[in-house]
Amino acid sequence: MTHQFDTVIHGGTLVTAGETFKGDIAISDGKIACIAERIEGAERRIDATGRLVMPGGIEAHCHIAQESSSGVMSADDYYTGSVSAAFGGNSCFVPFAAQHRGQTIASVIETYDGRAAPNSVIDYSYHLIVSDPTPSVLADELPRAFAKGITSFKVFMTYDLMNVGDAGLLDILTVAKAHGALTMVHAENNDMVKWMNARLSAAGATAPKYHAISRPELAEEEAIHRAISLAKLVDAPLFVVHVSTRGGAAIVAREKEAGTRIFAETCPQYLAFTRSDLDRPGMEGAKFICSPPLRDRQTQEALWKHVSGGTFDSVSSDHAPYRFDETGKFLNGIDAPYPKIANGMPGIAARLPYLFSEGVLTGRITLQQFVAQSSSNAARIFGLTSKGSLMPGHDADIAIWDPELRRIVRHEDQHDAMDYTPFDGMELTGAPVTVMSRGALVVHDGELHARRGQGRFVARAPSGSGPMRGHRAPEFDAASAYGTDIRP
Ligand code: DUC
Ligand code: ZN
Ligand code: ZN
Repeated sequence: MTHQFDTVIHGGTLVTAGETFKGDIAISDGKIACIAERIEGAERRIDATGRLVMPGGIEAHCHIAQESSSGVMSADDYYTGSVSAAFGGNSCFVPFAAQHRGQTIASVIETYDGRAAPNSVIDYSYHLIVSDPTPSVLADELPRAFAKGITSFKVFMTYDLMNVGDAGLLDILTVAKAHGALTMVHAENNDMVKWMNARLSAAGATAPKYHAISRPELAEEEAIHRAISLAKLVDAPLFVVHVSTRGGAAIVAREKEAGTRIFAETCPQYLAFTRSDLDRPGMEGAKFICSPPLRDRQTQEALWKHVSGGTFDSVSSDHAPYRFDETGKFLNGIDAPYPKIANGMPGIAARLPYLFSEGVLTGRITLQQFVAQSSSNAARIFGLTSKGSLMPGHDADIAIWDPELRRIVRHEDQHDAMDYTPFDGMELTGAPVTVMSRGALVVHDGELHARRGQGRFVARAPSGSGPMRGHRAPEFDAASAYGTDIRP
């Protein structure tokens, strides 16, 4: 007997960014076909009684098969990274494709296509990291990347080998705006960090715990304010990644309130850990080295308030996996000074279980906010127009959660290529039990069902960052004000 639908998920509670309701959901040809109170038949029926049926997570900040500027390759490739993402409730991810100086954008995309296409088990796209905004990159190469569906460009305000400077950031914001792309920014004041590093080094203060001091809160706050000012000058939208400070979050909140086209995320590590974790015995603190660094308890509380209050559009993992050995954290030796320890923490599988347990179940966020911050907002902001929703016609990218499943986080359950998880030993309640990508099972009841390479590149639409009011600086009305025209 042939059935009208390929799959029906029945008996569950459907949760979207807008509502929660009981219903069945039917899938055909990889798309959501319909939602109704009761749907009969189907080739495959999945019982979701007692479970939550939500849009699959979209991990919009992770580093997969990426070389850092100092040449360290992340531990996860597109296979292990995507498998780990799927076990963590994600059906799509958007890692970075990083341009290092001297590289053309076309060669960067070709390299990452070669890494992702044969390996990813979930759909993917890339944010392009731009470190070398030459005239050719600005005039031709970024527009060509945009035409391929890579509609977000990330820039750094720190790290000598990546920092594009204020003028470079203005150039990139201007090109992005012209095409409907979104600029993302790592905002830390480079000179403040270098100045602190020099002083700490002179004092012999090189243990992992000094990493936190070396990147002061003011370095982030100042750079967020500057980046937003630059974006406002040319009226371009801006996404501030991994906000870790009270002051930085307050600036974002104030600008949002004023209608500036600003988006922002924070990450579980800034909610779950503090800089005292950098002072764990021996070199254990190296596991917690990430930038911006971990802060203090008061900051955690303030950031949670901004998660609850809507300052952050998403909570992303910033999964930057470097093993606790000489291939990763200790590439420069087991007792390397903190600036030479690989910079980043893993967490792609822990992000959503952590946010569900510590966010939803504690009452800090609603289920609707959970869906928005884990999936729907990223889909809208980054132009993933067929994802992040349960609407008929959208991709059947679905995560089924058991909201009562209690688990102790263990590294072996992260399914990544790492040798530790910073969340080790944490007790969390609520976990994804089934993840589907375009209607195909990826993870079901603790088992991987996906075929290597089944994920597809998603060409993204222009950023969904409108239609908020813009802030074109009055100086751009120079034609009338000063008799010239320097329109961006
Ligand atoms: N920025 C990131 O986004 N991830 C890892 C390290 C960094 O500086
Ligand atoms: Zn960063
Ligand atoms: Zn990152």
